[in-house]
Amino acid sequence: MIKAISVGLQHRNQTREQVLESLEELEGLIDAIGGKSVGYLVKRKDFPDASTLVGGSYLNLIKELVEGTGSNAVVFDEFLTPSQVRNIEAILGVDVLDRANVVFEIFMRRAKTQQAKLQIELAKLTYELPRLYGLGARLSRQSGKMGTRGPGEQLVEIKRRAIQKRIHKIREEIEQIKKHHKEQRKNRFKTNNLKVALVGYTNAGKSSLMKALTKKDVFISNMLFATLDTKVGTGFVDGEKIFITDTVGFIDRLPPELVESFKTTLEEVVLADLLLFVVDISDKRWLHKINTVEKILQDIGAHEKPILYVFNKIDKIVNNKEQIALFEKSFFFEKPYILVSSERDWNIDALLERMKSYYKSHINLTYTYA
Ligand SMILES: Nc1nc2c(ncn2[C@@H]2O[C@H](COP(=O)(O)OP(=O)(O)OP(=O)(O)O)[C@@H](O)[C@H]2O)c(=O)[nH]1
Ligand SMILES: [Mg+2]
Repeated sequence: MIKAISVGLQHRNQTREQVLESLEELEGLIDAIGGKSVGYLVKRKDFPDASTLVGGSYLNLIKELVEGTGSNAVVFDEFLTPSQVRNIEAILGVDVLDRANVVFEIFMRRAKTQQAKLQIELAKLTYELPRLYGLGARLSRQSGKMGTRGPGEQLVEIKRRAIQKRIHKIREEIEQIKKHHKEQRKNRFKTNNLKVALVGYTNAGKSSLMKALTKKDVFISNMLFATLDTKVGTGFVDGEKIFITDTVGFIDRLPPELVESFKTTLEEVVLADLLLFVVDISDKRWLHKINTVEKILQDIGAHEKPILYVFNKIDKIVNNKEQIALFEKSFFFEKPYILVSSERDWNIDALLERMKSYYKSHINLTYTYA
């Protein structure tokens, strides 16, 4: 089991509070891979050190803590370069992980469908490929001669080719699955039905909202990245069928390779007529999380869709449904939104009613441009 010390870096223009909040989230991520974070450290550094990130003397301090607590890993809340990982490992003598490694690990464990498994493997291999080079140089140095290609480099070359081959194969397989999905989607597209996609930060309550809207059971859990696969359900507004898609949650500093490889899954988002942007209103970082999700929507080219912000978990803020209106008097949000509780079924009907107006304008649009 991983018993880790987490290390955060306080960059310029960042408050200590922000770093601690991110470390708290990292603790949740470590927990999700069955590990334990025994404590965290924050290092203030305006200019991160190219070779060791935090600097040699600080690493000695970490080393003391590792030994004192009997930890077997140190997790950095950053993306490390391959040489940083090597240098830090050499000093600390325990495994060194970065935020990307932890996120990949969670995704690998949670993936159930063939498509999700392939997408994660692809992301992981793409992340690892450029990181192989340093390794070869190190292996060769151990064997001596300058100027010639050492055995280490040859080994890495073989490994690199194997990875490239595998990447190629995965891409082909994903392409196949994609074709199959396209067929399925075609049937949905034949109709005029409104297509809605749920998006949001992990743990915001997307699957819970899906359940409330479709009255069907879906997997809900208080763990990060409970949902990894896109699921389409159907709901009804005035007897009209609507398609609702639940998607993978987003998180701060998601490795770009992961976003890239999940684009196939997220295609449902790009093709939706309306996005329900689910936000956990009881989370003190909700505004920050909205920004994170909006950036990723931009990455996948879905930021210009009609968006309705659904502030969920309002039951954690007010005691009953009637108090929502009172709360709203001091709630300022300039974009279209609604406050709901998926768990208590508060305002879900009102949300369906709101979707109706989108439905009407959607029909008009389809009509106009058909
Ligand atoms: N109090 C309260 N808890 C809620 C509500 N909606 C969801 N939750 C809880 O929030 C946690 C996350 O819910 P999910 O629906 O799995 O969240 P998600 O956005 O699908 O999460 P990922 O799939 O991990 O991205 C669960 O423990 C839910 O029980 C709500 O309206 N009120
Ligand atoms: Mg979910």
